[in-house]
Amino acid sequence: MPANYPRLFVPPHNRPAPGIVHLGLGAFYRAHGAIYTAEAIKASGGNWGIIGVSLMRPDQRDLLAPQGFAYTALELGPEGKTAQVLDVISDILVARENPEAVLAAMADPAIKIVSLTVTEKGYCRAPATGALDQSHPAVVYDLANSLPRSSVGFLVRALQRRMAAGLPPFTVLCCDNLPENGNAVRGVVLEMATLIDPALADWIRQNCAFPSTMVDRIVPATKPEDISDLARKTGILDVSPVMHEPFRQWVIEDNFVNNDRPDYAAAGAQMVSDVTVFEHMKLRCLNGTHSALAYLGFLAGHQTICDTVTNPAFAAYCRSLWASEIIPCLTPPEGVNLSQYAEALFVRYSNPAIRHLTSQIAMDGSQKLPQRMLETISENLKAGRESRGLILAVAAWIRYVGGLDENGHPIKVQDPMANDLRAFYNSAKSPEGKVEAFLKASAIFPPSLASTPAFRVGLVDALSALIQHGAQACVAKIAR
Ligand code: CS2
Repeated sequence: MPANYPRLFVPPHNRPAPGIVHLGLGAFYRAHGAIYTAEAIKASGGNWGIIGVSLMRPDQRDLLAPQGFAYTALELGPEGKTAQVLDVISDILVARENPEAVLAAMADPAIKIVSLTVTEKGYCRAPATGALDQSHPAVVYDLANSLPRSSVGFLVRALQRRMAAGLPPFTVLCCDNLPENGNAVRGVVLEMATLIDPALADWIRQNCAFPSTMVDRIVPATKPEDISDLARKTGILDVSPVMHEPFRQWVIEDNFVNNDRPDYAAAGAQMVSDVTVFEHMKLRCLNGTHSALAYLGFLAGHQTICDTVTNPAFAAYCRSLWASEIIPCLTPPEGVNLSQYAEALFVRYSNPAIRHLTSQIAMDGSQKLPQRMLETISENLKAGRESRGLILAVAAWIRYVGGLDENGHPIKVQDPMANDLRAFYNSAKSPEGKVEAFLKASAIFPPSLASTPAFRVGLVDALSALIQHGAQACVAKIAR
């Protein structure tokens, strides 16, 4: 850590009073939603300061508190870097340390929005069906205790307090990469509320709003050298900056309790009545190919997405996924040309300033696969279209979570189901046996897909080829 620079500090007075509690204060939100919020306040005013909540660890609070909760967002363009300091966060709470403080903040009548970036696994749902996982330890805990642990528990218990106090609910604004993400959160919140108190579930159903959103910005994890580079560039030490690409997009269903929200449109967000077509486009075109490139690229020895798509076989493979397998399933949002959208993604992937690790995107595949790839594969199968490229990517995920790379070195697999996944892989020697074991995981593979012979056979062939010939050769074969 460079010690010779003065520490970034912005005094917290003069900030707008908080109107938002944000659960899951990771780099993505700080480089996306927080920037939109700061710009909306600048354009149109309003008490929309943000109280950030880290659910588990105190690290972010401990890093940012001495900076007055200010931080630098560094835009990494292909031609240069631009830094801006954000001071829209007024406090950071750590839920595990003090759940009461988090609930009290969420129940405060000044708070109009509770937004979330808790990642796919943070909603404690079965990825294939979207149902609340009632056996999840945090859910079991939250059903028995009024001071919760899960993000769903915090939403439900805070809404319970607001109902008891005769207050209106807050709007729940999900900013995670889930399809129809507002409905997805609404579903798990209502399930938990029903188990706690059916009258609470009714009140939420009638009064609360869960707009869906499509969020987009590539935000690679900040590395120690990014911190020292930034200090050298600005002459000031920020120990928790965020790095992001120039591009950003936020499409928001305009459905807020009492219509109370920052003027996000003034910051460039698209306020629409239905987000579905945007979400499908982004989740399947961007996140779908991101995951495919992450597993296959990692196995082929590439560290970043940029390195992966610089390889001509991978570039052709990625383009063929869009053209032959993904775009044919999509309805374009009005005014959007999907081929141009995909080509713009390719340019974003190729930005050499963004060192987005394949291992970072490969995390939590069990939670990501259904919406990123399996739905597209199912639709292609139904329509009689090929899905060879996506099926190869699913096979690469199977190989990856098996825990050894192509040189036999161990992979640090990060996934809530990591132990189960390794056990499936090791349960049989043959690719047939391995695939058989994976397809039984109905939390990931819907039975209708798992039982489709073309999918099963395609997966076995792809996994055999990966084991025999390696990722590079398999990708080159599809790209041909
Ligand atoms: C990535 C996303 O880590 C991942 O799984 O696919 O974080 C991706 O960078 C963002 O969704 C881009 O908007």
